[in-house]
Amino acid sequence: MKLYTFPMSNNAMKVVAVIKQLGLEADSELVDLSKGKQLEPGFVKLNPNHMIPTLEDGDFVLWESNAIMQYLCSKKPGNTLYPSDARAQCDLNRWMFWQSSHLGPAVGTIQYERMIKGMLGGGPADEAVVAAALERFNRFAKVLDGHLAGREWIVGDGLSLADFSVGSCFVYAGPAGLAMDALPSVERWYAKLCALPAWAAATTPGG
Ligand SMILES: N[C@@H](CCC(=O)N[C@@H](CS)C(=O)NCC(=O)O)C(=O)O
Repeated sequence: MKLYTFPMSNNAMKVVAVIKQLGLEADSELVDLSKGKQLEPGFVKLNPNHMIPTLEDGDFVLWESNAIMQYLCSKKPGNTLYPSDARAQCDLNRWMFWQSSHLGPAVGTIQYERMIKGMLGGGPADEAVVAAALERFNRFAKVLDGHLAGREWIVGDGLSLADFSVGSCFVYAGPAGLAMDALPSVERWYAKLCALPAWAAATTPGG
């Protein structure tokens, strides 16, 4: 398997964390987003959205980080990260869809405005855009905080893909200026995630 990736990307980190947690092997190929390498025709042929992460497994190409994470679990039948029971699986899918539809885009916008735009020479953050994204972040993060009160992990009693998926939104909480003080249960849960060797290694750029 080959994973097309970029070290700073939270979406790539969650995939790398699953590879490590499951003990899978995958080569990684850098697609340097800072140099626009994702726009090169060879890569666009693999992923017409020109985005990483993208996985290549023989003649099978898969994009969308959450789908890739689910596919990786199929390589280790019986793993506990992605249960096969219908209700448990749909409960988990719900959080992965929620991450990619709600929390992820809000966090992505804040990170872009406050961290990435300047690095790419795009000028200062647009404060109106940041304010709108923060409003969405606060709304959805509050839902997560309420859900995690009294729970160890997002779904059921154990670590699952939901934790890796949603956890990716908090990797840059500090530099992006996310108000974590208002989210005590999220802070407690995220600290547990960070204590996992697979997560710690995957969220260290280049790790
Ligand atoms: N929904 C996608 C989002 C992927 C994504 O946003 N990738 C960014 C890096 S984090 C990217 O490759 N951007 C390059 C571009 O848009 O040209 C996923 O979960 O895989």
